[in-house]
Amino acid sequence: MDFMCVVFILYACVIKINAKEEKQVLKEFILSTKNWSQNISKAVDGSTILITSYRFPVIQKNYPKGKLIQSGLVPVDCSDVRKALPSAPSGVYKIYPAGGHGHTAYCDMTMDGGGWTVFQRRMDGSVNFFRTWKEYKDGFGNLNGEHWLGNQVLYEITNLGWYELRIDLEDFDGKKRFAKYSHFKISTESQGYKLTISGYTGNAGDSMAFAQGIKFTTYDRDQDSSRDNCAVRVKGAWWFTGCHYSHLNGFYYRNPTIATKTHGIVWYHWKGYSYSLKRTTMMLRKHTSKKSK
Ligand SMILES: [Ca+2]
Repeated sequence: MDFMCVVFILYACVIKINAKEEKQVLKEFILSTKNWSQNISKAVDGSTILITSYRFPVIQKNYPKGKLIQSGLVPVDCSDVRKALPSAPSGVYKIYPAGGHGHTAYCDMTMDGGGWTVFQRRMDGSVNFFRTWKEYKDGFGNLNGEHWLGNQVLYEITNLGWYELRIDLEDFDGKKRFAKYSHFKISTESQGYKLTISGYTGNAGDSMAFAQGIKFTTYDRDQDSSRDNCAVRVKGAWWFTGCHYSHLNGFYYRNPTIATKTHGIVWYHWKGYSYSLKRTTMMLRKHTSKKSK
């Protein structure tokens, strides 16, 4: 008699599987993939879940006959979701970069090949970005609108391998620019959610290079090199030195030309310090190559 195991895609083997018997089952799944099926369903909280189901024909000695196994293989990010189901549309999905109950995140499945995990978006000024360390750690806002996904989940994802960053910018005249970085990583909280960033390409100019190796600063945790606190000074939170060439978590101005210099949503190498952008998106994606160059 068969029983259904709700598991996820086999290449998400970075998930922490602690129990010895679960490792054994994981191996069995990888050896027999012919009975996999995939579908999209809605979770009770409204997020989209991609479920890969496997009809398991062998009774494992550690699992009683007919038991539903819900541990196992899950997507660590949106590139995993896309790899498992290339037709998956953009939207909010469950991801499990550190196992456990996972996180919800917005996946952009159309821009530049898709598979992007969005971690920052500004679009209408509906969400306040002048927030505490704890709020930036845990994330805030609306995943379908303005939000910050959370520094902890950024650490969890980027710690799993080699990630690239894409930043899309739009001004109030509808003009768009972008910046891509081939290497993007966030450290642990105890290391200050330090930014590792390099490998710029794009047409927006490189306004993030200054922040390489810099810790994150909020108004209640000053880790910048300024005498005062840059987050307090410009009403946001970022990887500040003393203070910045970019700050996409700045105050949202609906009229970009009245922005106080450096206080708006700034990308210096495109618009200078006195223009505040209309839309921004920051998102990350796992490189297809496993090894970092
Ligand atoms: Ca300081």
